[in-house]
Amino acid sequence: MKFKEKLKGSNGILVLAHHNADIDAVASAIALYEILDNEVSLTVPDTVSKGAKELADGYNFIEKPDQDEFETLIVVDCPSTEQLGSFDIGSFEGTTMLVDHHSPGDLHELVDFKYIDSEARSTSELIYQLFKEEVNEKASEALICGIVADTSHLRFADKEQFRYISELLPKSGKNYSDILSILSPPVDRSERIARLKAASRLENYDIDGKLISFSEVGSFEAASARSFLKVGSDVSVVFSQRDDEIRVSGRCRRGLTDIVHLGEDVFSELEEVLRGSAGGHDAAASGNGSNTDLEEVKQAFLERFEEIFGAKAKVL
Ligand SMILES: [Mn+2]
Repeated sequence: MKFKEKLKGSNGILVLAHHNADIDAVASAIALYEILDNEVSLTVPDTVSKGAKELADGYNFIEKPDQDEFETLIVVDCPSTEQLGSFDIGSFEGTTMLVDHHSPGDLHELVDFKYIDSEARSTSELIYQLFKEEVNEKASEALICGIVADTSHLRFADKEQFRYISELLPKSGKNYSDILSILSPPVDRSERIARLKAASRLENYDIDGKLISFSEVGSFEAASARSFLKVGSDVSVVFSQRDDEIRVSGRCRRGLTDIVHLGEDVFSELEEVLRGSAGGHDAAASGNGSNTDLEEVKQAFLERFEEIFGAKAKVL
C-alpha cells in the first residue's frame, strides 16, 4: 500500500492533530508514534481537549515546532486547514499526508497522500486498518480509546467497530473498564460544585408534556445543562450572569430534535434579547450577550419554548 510505504520510508515525521484535539485525534497521533519505527514528533495547533488529557499524559506534544525541520507532515482526524491554526500545509516543502473520516474539506484536496473514508466512525479505526499487523500494546490501547470515544461509548458502533475492539483489546493488555476510566476521568471538584449549585436552583416546567429545566450558575453552565438531561429533563437551559455579560448554554434530548433544533429555533432567535450572539447544533447550543437582566432573558426563552411546543408552561 503506497500510503503506508510512504509513511514507513520517511525520516522525520510530524503528526498534527486538529485544534483542541479530541480523543480520536490524540489516539490516532499516539498510535502512529507507537507504531512507526522512524522518528515521529507529535503536535497540536494549541492544546489537546480536556477529555483527551488523560490519554495524552506522558506524550510530548511539542509547542510550535518548526515545520520545515520535518520531511513528512501527517494530519489526523481533520478535514480542513481552518482547524490547523497557524500551520501552513500549502507551504510545506516535504510530503503532506492525511488520515481522516470526516466529510471532505479543503485539506482533502491539498495533501499529497490521503487515506480517507467518510463512512468510518473514527480515524483510529483507519489507523488500525493501515497497521493491523504492527499495532503494539500502547497503540492498541490508544486506538480502542479513539473508537470508543467517537462512537459515543459504542452507542453508534456497528459490527466493524465491535470487531476492531475485540481484536485490539487482547493486544492492549487492558480490561475494557481500564479504557473507560481513561475516557471518563474524575470530574474536577469545582465543576461538581457548580453542577450541584445549579441543581439546587432548578426551575422546571411542563410544556405540552416536555420537561424544560432552567437554572443559573457562576461557571460550568454547559456541564450543568448536560447533567440535567441525565437527571430527566428534555431540554435544559443554564444561565450564567457575570458583571456585564450573560452566558447561556442549552442541551436537548436526542429524540426531541425532530421537533426542535435548539441552535436554530431557539438560541439564534433570541440573539436580540441577549444583545449578543447565539446559536449551535440541534441538541446543543450556546449564546452570550450584554443583557444582564436575567429575568427578562429567562422569560424570553420560556416564551420561545411555549411558541415551539404550542402550549403554556406549567410550573412543576
Ligand atoms: Mn474523529
